[in-house]
Amino acid sequence: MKSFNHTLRVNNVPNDVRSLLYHIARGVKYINFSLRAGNTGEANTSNCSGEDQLKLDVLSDKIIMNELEGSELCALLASEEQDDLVRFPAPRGKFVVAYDPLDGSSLVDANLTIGSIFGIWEGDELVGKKGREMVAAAYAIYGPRVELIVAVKGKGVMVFEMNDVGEFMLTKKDLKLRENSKYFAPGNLRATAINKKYLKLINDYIAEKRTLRYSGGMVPDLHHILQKGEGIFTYPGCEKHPNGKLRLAFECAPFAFIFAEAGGKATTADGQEILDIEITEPHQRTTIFIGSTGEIDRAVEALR
Ligand code: P6P
Repeated sequence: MKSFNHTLRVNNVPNDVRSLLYHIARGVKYINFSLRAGNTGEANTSNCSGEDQLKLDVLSDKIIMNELEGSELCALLASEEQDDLVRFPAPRGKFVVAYDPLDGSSLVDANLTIGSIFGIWEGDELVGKKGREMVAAAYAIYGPRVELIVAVKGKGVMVFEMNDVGEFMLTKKDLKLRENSKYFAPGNLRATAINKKYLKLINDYIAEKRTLRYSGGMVPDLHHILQKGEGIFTYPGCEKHPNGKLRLAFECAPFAFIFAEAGGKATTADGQEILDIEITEPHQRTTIFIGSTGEIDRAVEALR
């Protein structure tokens, strides 16, 4: 199997993007270590989205922040765990990184799989950017095996698995999504209480004997779709979260970029391409339907 740096180099990933991804991979290795050894207790703090933080949330954020600062390649960082953006003084790097250092940490006490999500743009501002302008995106999944999935603009989706000495080795490349699917991952089912079109779509999936795969963790739920090559993840809005619960910059735009590189699609519940939504506020939320293209078009039509 090919090493992380070698694979990115032979795929002509620009040196500075490769170096930034290397720092992200190293941060993922340290987060994995802290997950297996760390204290899963509460930090007795909450983030600006009002979510209780675990000590692991705060530690994971520090690990990624240290790695990205140490790379000397970043002008601006946006973390889901921090209210404000972090700007580095000139001579600045040339990248903006938006990241969720530990997504799904509410699942840690149940020992379910969680992950980290990264979106990378060129420049020194996040506000005004769109997902389509990303140069790369990645996510890590801390399951029975630790995997780092990387998509670089125009170069497809690569899967790396961390070996027993902490190196990330290529295991799959050019992941592709088929048009339609037998899997569905129905998020925010509470919305079916008022959204009868969503209720009908879910009941239609059930009537078609589709297989439900939903853990409550965005990273494993979307990773399942990419690995199986088919599926749809739906997270519409509801009274409590009219614009949905998931964050555009830290979660939805990076995954939309990765899925687009795999030939899939990601839209809002009313059909707007996630990659075309301008970031106006770092913590803004969006509804999201993401997965096999044919499934997304059907789901958007069903809710129209
Ligand atoms: P629900 C985890 O808290 C998260 O932010 C995503 O990882 C996940 O897809 C979603 O929330 C789950 O939301 O409403 O099913 O708990």
